[in-house]
Amino acid sequence: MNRASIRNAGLTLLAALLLAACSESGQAPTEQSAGTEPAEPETAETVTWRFALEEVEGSVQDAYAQEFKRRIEERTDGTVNVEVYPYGALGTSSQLTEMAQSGGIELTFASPGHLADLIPEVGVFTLHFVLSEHNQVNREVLSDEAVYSLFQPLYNSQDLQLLDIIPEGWMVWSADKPLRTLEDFENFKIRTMTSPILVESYRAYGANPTPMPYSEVYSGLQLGQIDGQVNPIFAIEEMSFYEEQDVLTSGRHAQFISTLAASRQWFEGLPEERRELVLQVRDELVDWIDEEQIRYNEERLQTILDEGGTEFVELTEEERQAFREASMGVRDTYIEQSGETGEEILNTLLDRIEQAEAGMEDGSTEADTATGDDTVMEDEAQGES
Ligand code: 6CS
Repeated sequence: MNRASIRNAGLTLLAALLLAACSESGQAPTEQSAGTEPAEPETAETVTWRFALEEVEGSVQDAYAQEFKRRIEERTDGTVNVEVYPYGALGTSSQLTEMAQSGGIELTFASPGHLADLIPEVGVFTLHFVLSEHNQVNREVLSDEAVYSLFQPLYNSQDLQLLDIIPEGWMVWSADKPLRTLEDFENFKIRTMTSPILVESYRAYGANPTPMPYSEVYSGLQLGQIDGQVNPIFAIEEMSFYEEQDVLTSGRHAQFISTLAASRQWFEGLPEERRELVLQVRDELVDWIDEEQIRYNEERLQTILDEGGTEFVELTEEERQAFREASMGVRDTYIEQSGETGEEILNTLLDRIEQAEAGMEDGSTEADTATGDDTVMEDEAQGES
C-alpha cells in the first residue's frame, strides 16, 4: 500500500471517529465539528516556513519548492508564507541539514550523497545498479510506506522528519573523453558528493574519487583539480559543467535522489491540520515532480547539444554489465558502514523493486531512456497538476 492510500485510510478513520464522537454525545455532525474551523487558533496568524534548496533557481528542487509554496499558500489563504532559499543563500547541503536539525529553518532538501555523512543508511541511494531502470517503478517504490518507515526513525533521531524521497534523473558522467570501460576510469579524478559510500563506488571502478561541495565543482573543473564529475543532466546544464567538458556518458548506473526533510521539532509542533496539509501536498507532488524532472532533463540535454562542443554517449548493455559487476562489492561496504538497519533497507528496496517490476501493467521490459521515460504507462496521477 502506498503512503497516499494509507493516509487516506487514516483520514477516513479520523472522520469516522469524529462522527462517532458526535453521535455519542448526541450532537449533529456540524461542519465545524468535522474540522473546517482551524484546529488551533494560531493558524490564523501569518507564519513563515523557510524552505532551503541544495540547488539554484530553475533547478528540479526549485520547481518542487515553488509548487509546494504555491499550493500551501493558496490553501492557507496567505496565512502561511513559504520562503524559498536557493543554493548559495544559506550554505552547503550539510549546513542546510544542520540548520533544519536545530530548527533554524523549517524545510530543506537533503541529498543522500551528502546526508550519508550523518545518516549512513541513506547511502543506499548512492549505490549503483540498485534502482530500477523504469521511472514508474522508482516512483512507486520510493513513495512506498514500507520503505519510508524504515528511514523515519533514523531521521527522527537526528531531529529531522523525512517527508519524501525524490528522484531527480539519471546520473551522467562528464569528462573530456567517453567513459565506456573500467579502464577509462583508471585514476580518473572524479568529483563526488561527500558521502563515504559514494567514494567507495568510484574506487570500485578504479577511479580517484575527489569529494567536494557542489559550489566548488565548476572551478575544480576549470583549474584541473578534477577530471570530471557526475550529476543529472539538468544540473550539468544549469551549473555550466558541460562548458568545461567534451563528453557526457550515460551508464544509467544510479538516479540522483534527494530527500525532503523538515525540522522535527517544527513538524511535530505544527497544528494537526497543517501537518496534514504538508503531507497532502507532499503526496500530490510525487507524480508532478517526476514528470517535471523528466522534462527538465530532456530539455537541458537538448540545450547542451544545441550549443555544440559536447557529445552525448549512452553505454550499451554489455558495457553497463562491466560496471554493474564492479559495483556489487560496494553493497558489502555499505552494509559494514550502516549495519543491520542498512542491510534491511537495501534488501527491502531490492525486493520492492523486483515486485514492482514484475507487476508493471503492460509487461514492458524496455528501459527508460537516459533522460526520460519511453515506457510511461497510464499515469495514476492524483491531485492537481
Ligand atoms: O552534486 C551535488 O552536490 C548536488 N547535485 C545536485 C543535482 N543537487 C544537489 C547536490 O548537492
